[in-house]
Amino acid sequence: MRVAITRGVSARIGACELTHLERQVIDIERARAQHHAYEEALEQLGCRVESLPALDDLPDSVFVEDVAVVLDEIAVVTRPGAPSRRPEAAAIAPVLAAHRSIMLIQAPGTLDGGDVLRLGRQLFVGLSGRSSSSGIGQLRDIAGPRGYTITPVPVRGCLHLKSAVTEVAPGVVLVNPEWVDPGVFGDAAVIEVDPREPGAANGLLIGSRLVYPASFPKTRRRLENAGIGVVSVDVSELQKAEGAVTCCSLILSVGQPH
Ligand code: CIR
Repeated sequence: MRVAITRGVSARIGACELTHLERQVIDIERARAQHHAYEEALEQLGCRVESLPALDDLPDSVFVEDVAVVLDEIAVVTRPGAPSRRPEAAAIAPVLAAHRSIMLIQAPGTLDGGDVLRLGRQLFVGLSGRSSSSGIGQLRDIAGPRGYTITPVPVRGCLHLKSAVTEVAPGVVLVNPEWVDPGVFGDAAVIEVDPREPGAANGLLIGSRLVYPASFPKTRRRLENAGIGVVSVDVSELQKAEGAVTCCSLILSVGQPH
């Protein structure tokens, strides 16, 4: 059984952090409708969605992925790299505590969940502007003894590691090779994004299906040609806030030993 933790879109999402994008007006009602459709897609794929109330004072709080790294055994509540986002971590900790023991990334370390790609027992962690070597070291100290390997990965030109690479089928990664070296992911098979769609590497794998933005039809064709079942969602308003599909949920396996 999977639980998907989500949080409603802040009324102030228009004041979100932006690193690689120009600010555009975000239609808040449209953003909320898209977010709701995203939650419905997760439900259709068998997730029990725990939809948390919007935090209007925290513009980026819909992007719950960044405030935790959920492992089978524990959940690590992060210390986000953007100071404006740090209060989001305190808000997620009690929610996760219902499912997992909690560990915390401590100051001065920083870590964004969007930088952590899990492939089996391997955690690849982006050396981005958001995640520091201290934060990554703390994750290693927490997860290493629990049987995970931690591999820091340089990224360039994008916000997070998972802007550049995600797992799109068991053992298969979708990569933008301009932003991350596709050779670092061990034995994983690699599909490259269509070069005309640089932002297309972020998909959310739920079981055998991939939740994937409607805005990348060329890369979608590559995925379908590889036999991957795609569930399309329109997240265009959330993309204006530099978000994508992994960042809007925390997925937890529940009801099995951990
Ligand atoms: C930020 O800059 O933190 C937000 N505007 C976007 C975060 C997106 N998070 C993600 O892809 N994991």
